[in-house]
Amino acid sequence: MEHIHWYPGHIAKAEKKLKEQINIVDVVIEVIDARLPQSSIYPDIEKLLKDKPRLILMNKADLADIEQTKNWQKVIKEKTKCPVLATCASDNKDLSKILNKVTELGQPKIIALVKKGLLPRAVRVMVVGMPNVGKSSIINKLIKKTKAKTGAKAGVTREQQWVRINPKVDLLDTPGIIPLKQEDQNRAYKLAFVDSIGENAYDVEAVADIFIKEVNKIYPDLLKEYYKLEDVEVNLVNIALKRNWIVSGAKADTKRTAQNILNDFRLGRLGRLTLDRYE
Ligand SMILES: Nc1nc2c(ncn2[C@@H]2O[C@H](COP(=O)(O)OP(=O)(O)OP(=O)(O)O)[C@@H](O)[C@H]2O)c(=O)[nH]1
Ligand SMILES: [Mg+2]
Repeated sequence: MEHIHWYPGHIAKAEKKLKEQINIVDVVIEVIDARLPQSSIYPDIEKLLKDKPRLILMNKADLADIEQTKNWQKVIKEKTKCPVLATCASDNKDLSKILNKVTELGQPKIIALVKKGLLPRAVRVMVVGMPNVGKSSIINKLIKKTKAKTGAKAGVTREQQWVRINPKVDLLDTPGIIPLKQEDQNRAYKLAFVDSIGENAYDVEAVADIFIKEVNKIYPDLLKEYYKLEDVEVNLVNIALKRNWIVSGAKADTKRTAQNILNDFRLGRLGRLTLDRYE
């Protein structure tokens, strides 16, 4: 089995950058993928945050199993002691909830400033998360409401901009990208399912094979029915033959099939699936 590879040099650099960004904010919004509430959360984030408050967004909730999302929301909240909201980037209904939570989480910091004799100011917040979880979509959603750029503040690198969301909240317009560094291959495969890992880091057929096994475990008849496999085993070859994805004569095009299956999942065509299970 081919392993998924990381690049340690990049990881050190990415972590350093993330640390610097976190240093200048009061509150961090961590975006995770609701389909993988366990695998897409950053295991080391508490070390980076120290005691900085965090709001967790289970984004892409529109693609996840509703019941599982509710359960995970509770579990993550208890485990992390952080507020947890389920969100969908294209839906603005959760916007005020996000902003209320951020304001509330940042309040102790502002009160502390005032106690020191400083003027009260807006809560400074940034969005962090693994690749492709929806960080930019969340930032755009937050910004769209006002679009008033406040310009760079002292002590902040030039390439980063603060955007005033409302009188109480300033958002850093650049997300913090959480580097993937876990040695745990199971987790890496799951992150590959949701396109959180660059395709050149893994073998698409191996990932699709594992995807099929995982889905069969959790939703036993789903793939069989979706690909209309009736009496044959659910695997790449049988799906390829059924769909007529063939190369050179009568050979199953398993690579194309693997890509198509993952694509069907990523686009929500297989339905609302959560692939980390809360038992
Ligand atoms: N269905 C659904 N799609 C979403 C949601 N949020 C984001 N997306 C889609 O997911 C893809 C990635 O979203 P981005 O906002 O670019 O994610 P990102 O975390 O900024 O990604 P990187 O910058 O690559 O790390 C895009 O195609 C979005 O349209 C959501 O809540 N639901
Ligand atoms: Mg982005």
